[in-house]
Amino acid sequence: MFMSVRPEFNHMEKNAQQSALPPKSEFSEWYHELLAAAEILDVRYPVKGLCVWPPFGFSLRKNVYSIIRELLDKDQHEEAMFPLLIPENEFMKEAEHIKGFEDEVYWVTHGGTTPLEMKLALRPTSETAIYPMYKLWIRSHADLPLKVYQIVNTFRYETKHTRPLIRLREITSFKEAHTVHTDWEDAAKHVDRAIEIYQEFYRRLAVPTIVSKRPDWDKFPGADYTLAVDTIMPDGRVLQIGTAHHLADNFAKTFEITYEDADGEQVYAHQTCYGISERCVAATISAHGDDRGLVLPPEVAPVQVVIIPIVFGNRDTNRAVLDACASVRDTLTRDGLRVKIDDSDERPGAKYYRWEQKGIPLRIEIGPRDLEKNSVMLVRRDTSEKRSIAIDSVEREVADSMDAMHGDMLRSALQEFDSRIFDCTTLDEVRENAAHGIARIPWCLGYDCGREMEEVTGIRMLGVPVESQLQSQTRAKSASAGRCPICGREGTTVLMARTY
Ligand code: P5A
Ligand code: ZN
Repeated sequence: MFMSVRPEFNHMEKNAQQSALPPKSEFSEWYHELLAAAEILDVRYPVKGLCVWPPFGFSLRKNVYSIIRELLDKDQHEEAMFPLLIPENEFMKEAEHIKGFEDEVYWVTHGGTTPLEMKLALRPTSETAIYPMYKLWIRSHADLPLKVYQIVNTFRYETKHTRPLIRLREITSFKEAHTVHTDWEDAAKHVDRAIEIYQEFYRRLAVPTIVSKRPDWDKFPGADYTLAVDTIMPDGRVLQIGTAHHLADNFAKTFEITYEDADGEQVYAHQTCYGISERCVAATISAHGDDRGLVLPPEVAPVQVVIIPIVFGNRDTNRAVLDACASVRDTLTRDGLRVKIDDSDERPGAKYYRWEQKGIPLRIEIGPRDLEKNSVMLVRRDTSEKRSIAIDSVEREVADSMDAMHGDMLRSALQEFDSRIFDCTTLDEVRENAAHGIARIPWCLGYDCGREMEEVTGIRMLGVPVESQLQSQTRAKSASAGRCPICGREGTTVLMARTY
């Protein structure tokens, strides 16, 4: 549409064998070119780290985020919206939080030409926007637990190399939830619940995850502890695609969030917060795409079925073909599916190529010869499997294929994920294996040993894995521990990886 990448291809006959993209094995190039070619994201906006969602990408984003909304709403979360601007005095209240974010904050200093009496921060995250209001909202234990989320843009002046969807300066799709509880234990239970919700979310996207407790030196600024959800990208580097933080009563003390307990005493509340960003879209694209382009999980594809009329006959046969296409589209649309007929003037091969690149799960081809047999051709994007099916069975066949596709995509992604987890006993092995994925090695849990393990290898410590139901589907579930490579004491398994 408006992407400048190789526009000449729009006018050329293409087939599936000729790919305009670099192969997926050249991951970084593949990723960047695919975002443009499939119209997911336009990175040409003239501010570094800010990107545009064109309609196709925006539609994918909308479908992905409707899953997280559904899961949170089902768990009695309530959606709300807080302001983008945070006054300096509120932002500066929590010491750890400031230390963690001060280098990343954009400040609004003027209204027109007049300097503001108080600077305003563009939220890098919304704790300090939300908690002054929680102080006003929460009165008694009857108000708890409070579970609120918002999906908004946030701004972080990232100094590391920015990357589309992965490290942005405007995070456009920041889903942040903030909960308030009566005590530490209740908040801790809820952190686990948040992680379960995220795992369910990623299962729906067929993206494998592994959960670990971040080491203390890498926890969220102001948190008691941080659990993180990670995935492995095709280049072997790990991407953090969600985090849940136990805030204990740290922020409650700063922002005076108290409630009256059953005995009439004012006590500090305990809090959690957890967030995901458009990294979830990056992970989905990266987990499933192939040399020909995107492969989208059927549930989130902007178009789930594309119908291609094969019209090279006489006028009457062409009319019959187009009528059949419309009738199949209407049937599937009535079932709630997103369906498109591509009746543009391009040759069928060019259409196949374009819709494959955009990752559309199912293609239906209808031509005169199919109609003679009262059948259509059904083609799966992930496996390229092509079957002739009776036109009367289109509804069932499409539904079955979409289910099968999700299951197969998840299975093959899990297989790939498992093959990238390596048990190690020495730091040399960690260094070698971290080129391909996650290394597991025993660690005594000592701070000095941990920092030294990172320093010696140049590899990040993700943390001690947290067991969960979903993970037990994978080999990632457990490893026998052994001795800490630094001090030789008995250790606990820890994950190490190169990270984004
Ligand atoms: C939790 C929600 C928080 O900000 N406050 C509210 C908490 N946590 S976090 O870990 O700092 O961020 C949550 C997730 O956002 C993703 N993320 C980013 N995505 C794109 N571009 C960025 N610059 C960026 N920074 C963080 C990560 O997935 C992170 O886990
Ligand atoms: Zn040690």
